[in-house]
Amino acid sequence: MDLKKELSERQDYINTVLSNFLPDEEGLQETVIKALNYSINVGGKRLRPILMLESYRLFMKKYSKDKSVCEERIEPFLCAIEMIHTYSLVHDDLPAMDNDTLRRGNPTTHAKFGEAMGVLAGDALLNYSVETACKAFTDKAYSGLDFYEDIDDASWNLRVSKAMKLLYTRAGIYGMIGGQTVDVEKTGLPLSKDEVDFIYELKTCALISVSILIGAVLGGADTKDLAELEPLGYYIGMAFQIRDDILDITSTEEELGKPIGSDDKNNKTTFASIYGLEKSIETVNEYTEKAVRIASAFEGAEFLQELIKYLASRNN
Ligand code: GRG
Repeated sequence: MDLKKELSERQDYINTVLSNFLPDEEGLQETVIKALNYSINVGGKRLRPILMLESYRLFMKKYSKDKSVCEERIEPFLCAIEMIHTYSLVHDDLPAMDNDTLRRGNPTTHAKFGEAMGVLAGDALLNYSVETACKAFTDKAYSGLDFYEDIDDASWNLRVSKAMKLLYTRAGIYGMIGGQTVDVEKTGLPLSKDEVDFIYELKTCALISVSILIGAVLGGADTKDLAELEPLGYYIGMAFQIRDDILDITSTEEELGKPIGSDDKNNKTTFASIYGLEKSIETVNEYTEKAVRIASAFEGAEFLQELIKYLASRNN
């Protein structure tokens, strides 16, 4: 398989979908809309929506009688996850947090639009993610017909409700925001392995994991399927974050698109600072193998397996 080509096709698709859902830059509030659109359009690997799409495809293949996979209906969620992820980066770069001026190879949102707009653009992205995800609901009362041929409206809308609940729980205080809180409070302090695990599991794994779960739920997965998928998100997320720690030490600003040595500058205790590079690389490989093994249980999951392997050696 030509992973580069497969990946780039999916990135192009996600970028087109995003451009269809992003707000028009108009009205007296246009500055915040420009800042919001800038932060999304300035780059990004689109990893989370790509994982969501793949998981949706796998479960549609497994459960749908209608083999023509309707992907349009999950587009609102592909956008919502990228909006939440981008808001977290915009806020993480603010002077009150990491105070970084370079992200995705370009000036950070607050560096370009000012601090107040950086705060507002992050807020707006989070709110707009809800507005966008809600577009996945169908309205039989309005059309008089079931919207999709393979599933009645009530069943589809139940899947959408489940996906909403998962998304906003994992992005919140019991997920990403919770992890970031502990990360901020513990900056400069020594951390135990359990504390590092806690921070990584919430700050990084939560969004990666929920991307896979949402794709599954929308594709018809049941509770048992979801429980089986939890470790997949965990291993991909942990490997991804530890690789991020490694790159912060070994990469260059040009390659990474953001400053290197940021963890050291901000006095952050990371997996890599506790265990060193060699053990970090070993752990990334170990978690990657575990994730690939789980993915290999799915029929047609070659792309997912190749993607997981690629992430272990990614350079940006
Ligand atoms: C401010 C509420 C709040 C949360 C911030 C996610 C996060 C918490 C901060 C961002 C910085 C960081 C180290 C996040 C961990 C996850 C991570 C490595 C994000 C970078 O994700 P990529 O590489 O970014 O997928 P692109 O730019 O490719 O989308």
